[in-house]
Amino acid sequence: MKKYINYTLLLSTLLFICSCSSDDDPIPTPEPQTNPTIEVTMGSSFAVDRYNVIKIEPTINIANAEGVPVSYQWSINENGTDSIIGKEKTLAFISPRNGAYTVDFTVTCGNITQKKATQVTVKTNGKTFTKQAGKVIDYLPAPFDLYWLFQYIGGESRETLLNVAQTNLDSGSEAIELGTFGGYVVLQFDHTVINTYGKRDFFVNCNNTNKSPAIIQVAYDANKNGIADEDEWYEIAGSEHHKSTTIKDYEITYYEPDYSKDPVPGKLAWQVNTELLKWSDNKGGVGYITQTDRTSSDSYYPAWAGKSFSFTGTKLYLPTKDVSDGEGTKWNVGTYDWGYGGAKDSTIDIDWAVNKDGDKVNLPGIDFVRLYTSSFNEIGPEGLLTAKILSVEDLNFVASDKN
Ligand SMILES: [Ca+2]
Ligand SMILES: [Ca+2]
Repeated sequence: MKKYINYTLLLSTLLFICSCSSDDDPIPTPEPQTNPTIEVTMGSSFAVDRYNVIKIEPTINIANAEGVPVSYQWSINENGTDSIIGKEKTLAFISPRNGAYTVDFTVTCGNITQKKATQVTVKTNGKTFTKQAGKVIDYLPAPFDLYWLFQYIGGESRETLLNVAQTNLDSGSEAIELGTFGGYVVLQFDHTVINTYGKRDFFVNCNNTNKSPAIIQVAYDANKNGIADEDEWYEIAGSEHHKSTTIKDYEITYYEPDYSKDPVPGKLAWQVNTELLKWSDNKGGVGYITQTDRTSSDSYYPAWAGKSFSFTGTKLYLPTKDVSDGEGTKWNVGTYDWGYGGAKDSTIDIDWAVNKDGDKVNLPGIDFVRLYTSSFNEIGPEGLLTAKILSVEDLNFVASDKN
């Protein structure tokens, strides 16, 4: 008990001392307010060929502005009007025209701004470019009812399939058929299609008859090796990208038909063989593609592919509706609003590109486009819906240099 009293006394004394001493503390004087300062350093001049990228990386020192948001703006003055060309800290400058450009950079932090300018000389390199992606780099259609045709027009092997696609692309009128889900083509531009700030950049022209829209992937040849490397590809996140019906990392495998097996006709007259071509996917799905009476051959599958071949990608839901009272002879086929080849609007902004985690990426432009069929749909006797690519065009193309 005595011990307890002693402690209590000690505590009271301490409290007393503490309360006394607080009365004697000097009133703290506030630190003098210092305005934020911004210091920008960057090269005074740069030179680059037209349709080539030069990176402008300023050094920025901001003091006395902890927690104050910072924004950046790059602009050029064209014909008396300021055009914004970037809003990131670093600018990837690229121009379709030769000439001398004054590039203005503004850093804003709270109420403080700092401006700096640099000169970029864009040199003519004597090269002529074309508006459309003119070179087929890779082509692999998924099954569809015209696969049998390929053996007559140069596509007897996996390698010679490229000739089929290149011939169709060169014709300007024949579509490149991608088959059902996953079938793809890779095209290359002869110049970097510029990601023009605040504008759509390229257009995917598709044949819209009984089609499935195509998902678009883009690649900027960042390491300048002339190749679309695996880590340079990004997907355009169109109108369906975040929908609950969209399946990411979908994989489907198509199996070689067993031609010795008797056809299994369906109940409807056009269903010649309801078990023509087996498929399975990585979601536990399995089924058959039906051979219809609209095709003169049962070869929906490439002979050179062996026992099976697979495709991966993002699978989209494409609404289709039988409007022939269950006869399956007349169908309404839906589409997507924007961001796909063959959508209602197929003009694309490179700013819509996202990485595998769905995060937006900042590309100065693109050199390659990969298009693949987004859905897996059959519409009665018409069979499988496929994506049909006619061309991919640079929307802001400048054919020749300034005079
Ligand atoms: Ca753009
Ligand atoms: Ca590359």
